[in-house]
Amino acid sequence: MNLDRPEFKWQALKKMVERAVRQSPILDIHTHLYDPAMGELLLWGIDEMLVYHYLLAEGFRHIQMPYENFWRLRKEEQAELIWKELFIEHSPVSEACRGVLTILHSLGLDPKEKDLPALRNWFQQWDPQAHITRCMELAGVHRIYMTNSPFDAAELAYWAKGWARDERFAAALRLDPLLLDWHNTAPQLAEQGYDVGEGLVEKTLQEIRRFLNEWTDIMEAHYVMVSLPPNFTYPSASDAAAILEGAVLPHCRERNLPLALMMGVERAVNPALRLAGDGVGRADLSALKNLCADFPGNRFLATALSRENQHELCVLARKFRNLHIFGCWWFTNTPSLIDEITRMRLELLGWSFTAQHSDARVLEHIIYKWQHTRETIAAALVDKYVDMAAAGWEPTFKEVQRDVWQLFGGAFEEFLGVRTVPEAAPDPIDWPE
Ligand code: FIX
Ligand code: ZN
Repeated sequence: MNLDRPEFKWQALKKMVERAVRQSPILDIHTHLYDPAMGELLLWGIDEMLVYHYLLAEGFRHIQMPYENFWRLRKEEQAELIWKELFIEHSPVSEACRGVLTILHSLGLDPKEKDLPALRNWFQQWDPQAHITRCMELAGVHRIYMTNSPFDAAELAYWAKGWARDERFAAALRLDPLLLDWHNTAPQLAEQGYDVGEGLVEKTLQEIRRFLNEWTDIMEAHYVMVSLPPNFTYPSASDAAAILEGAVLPHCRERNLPLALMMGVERAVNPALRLAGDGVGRADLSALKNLCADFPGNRFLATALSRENQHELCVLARKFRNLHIFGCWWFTNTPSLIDEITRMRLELLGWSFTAQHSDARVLEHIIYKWQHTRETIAAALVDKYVDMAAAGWEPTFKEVQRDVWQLFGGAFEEFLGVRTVPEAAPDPIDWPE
């Protein structure tokens, strides 16, 4: 391909694509952030950023103290240790460390001052509402999907009270304990007033459905979700399979909700690291294939944690239109893997996938996760449009905007059968003729 020929305006094309990616609104379809009315559950500020479990795992590459001693420290002391190891004694090169730099820089702070107390003071001046607006604007995020667990005591207290919902935060009903640990979860359902025994007989399955219905209503959940270990199989004689068939899938069909499967997480590989101690394994995607094939009336969202699963996942999505793949999850949320995975998805699926979710646990994360993702995805898209242009296809700006929006929320909304953006975008979107 000769990109130097005069009629080939590839520089203009590059600028146009980069602009569309920079300006596109985003639906962040999976995070661990909360509606501000849920108080202390919404984490923000420099200390929370520094004790993020991504950074803890990296900090412990250097910290020599026994794990138990570290966990006994106050949060501020833990943050100081991480700061010292990852930002003072070493250059912050990892993706999660660079993320902190991007956040500080975007907020107008100077990371090279290396002044943790000054950073703390700066964050303390914010009230959560104003800070949320600022972070969402900087990230270009239109809507944040939470992860909401009816098994989490801290959350339950808020749901019991109820509040006027912040429209920017949408709920997703998280079901890991129900599907993966029925033995210990049955008593919790019983405590909430559901007539369940441990045996998964018809009556119990009906009560689980009642539980799902009621929590879907309370939370106003937009989808149902679960993370699955690498050894999850379907069909099988497991409790998980029985609850899926007898309760979760019928519930999703009845309420027209997709079920999101996050596949390939091996929990507590090193329990001493707590939240930072989870690992990855190659998932058996034939389980997903069987679910998509056996339940054409259900819709599945899916992401895989292992790099080795990515190609097979794309091919599955080509086969099943009730499957929508999303995100570069956790250990794949690094520029080199986002680049590889996004290019593969574009080449195999066109625009019918959701390129990324942030998985933010701390509010400010949305700034770096989306800024970094936009950079990587823009570079991949420039190459793709240049390839199309070299074959004589030159898109308009509107077409590029339309395409980019597909990757950042449009395809997801199409899959859900709803539409909130761009019509409902908070600020008018610059759609030049
Ligand atoms: O299961 C999940 O939703 C994971 O994303 C989390 O458990 C994980 O700790 C995380 O924060 C990954 O980014
Ligand atoms: Zn998550």
